[in-house]
Amino acid sequence: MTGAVTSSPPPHLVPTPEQLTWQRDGFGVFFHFGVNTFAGKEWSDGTLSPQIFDPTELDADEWVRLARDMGAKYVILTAKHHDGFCLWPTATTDYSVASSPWKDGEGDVVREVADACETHGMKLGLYLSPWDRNAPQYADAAAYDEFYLAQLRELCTNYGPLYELWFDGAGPAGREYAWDRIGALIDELQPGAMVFNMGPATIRWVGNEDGLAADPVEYVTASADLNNYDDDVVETAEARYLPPECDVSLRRGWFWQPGQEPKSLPHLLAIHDRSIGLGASLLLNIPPDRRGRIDPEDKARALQFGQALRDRFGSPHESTLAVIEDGIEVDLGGARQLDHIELSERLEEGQRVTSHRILDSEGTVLAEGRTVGVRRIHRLDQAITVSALRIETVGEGAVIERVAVHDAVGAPVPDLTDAYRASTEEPGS
Ligand code: FUL
Repeated sequence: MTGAVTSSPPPHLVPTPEQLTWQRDGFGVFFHFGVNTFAGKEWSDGTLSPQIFDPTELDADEWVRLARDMGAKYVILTAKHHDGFCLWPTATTDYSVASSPWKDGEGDVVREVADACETHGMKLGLYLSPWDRNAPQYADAAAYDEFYLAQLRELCTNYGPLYELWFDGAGPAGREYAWDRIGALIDELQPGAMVFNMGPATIRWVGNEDGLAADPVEYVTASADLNNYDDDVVETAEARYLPPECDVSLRRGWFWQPGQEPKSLPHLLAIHDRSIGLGASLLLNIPPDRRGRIDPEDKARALQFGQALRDRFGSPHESTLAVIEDGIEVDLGGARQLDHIELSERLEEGQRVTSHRILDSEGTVLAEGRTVGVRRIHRLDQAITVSALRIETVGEGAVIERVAVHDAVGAPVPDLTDAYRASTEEPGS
């Protein structure tokens, strides 16, 4: 499909090739793992003993395989959470796996996850909390900047190509980090990595920890929420192309704790529809347990979710598109039964669609919404059989470049009403 793009927008309003690849990938799995896992805590203050870190059966291959089997394209590991405990044997502090009984202090969780990613063709991202409640240097900003840069250098040097660096905005309000130097280091060592939400960000946080975007999902913005705990926002001097990532945990907490359960399948499908289905990316946390394995209940639910996604979207029927006077004519090549319609707009010249409608050949509106972006999935209330559709879009230079339809019959289309649950509890320290 080609269409009239009337003006060339400046580079900061269009995606880089790396951003577009990241948006098309769309689905990642988060692994929160560390001393908190062994203490039943969400946050800890840097005083937990490294002696408690002792996974008996750590199997990073299982973690990454699960992510792959669910259809995710990348994983993000908490190399260091706010407590400061490092999952790799860093030279910067003793507060790391090197001081733990696990593998007699010879282990490296980051290495094991990186190796598993290589084996399974998955992309690796790392979370390195700027807030560090163990490092004595933290009180001295200049000293801490050096310490943090040294940690980032180790991670950016020793584990192959990184796909995403996750900079968590939680921590003392107003604390600044050495973002210019952090940006220069990433440019030097991992220029292709996506940068989450802070400093030289290329992607942004969606603004909640429930995994939910809302229509419109605008890729160009001048501000993003910083964290879940205060009203801080990160602002840029001018609007930039910063597509959102929706993070959410399979369980109530981010770290594995006894007594929690995975979210229900309808809830997960609702999250899918409100993130990936709205053109945002989804980062679903599946926290390894104290063995260093995936909790069997979590694993079963995650696989069920992956299967449900394949049942719904695994056999897309592509269509032929033709530009007509007031939109696009979609030829399905004969009568098709369908219950989901997926649209993608061309993004190379920036996001253009501000609203859209899908109609059948009688002119009945089947679905409508605002943005389309990298993908927009509409679920119909019931299956229909049609051979053609018409799409109307509003937005200068908008080009719908792909329309696929899905037939999930035989696979349950859950009732998504009431599936959302706001996470209201704050982590204890
Ligand atoms: C938050 C952190 O405080 C949570 O512990 C978790 O890591 C979440 C992904 O980000 O800001």
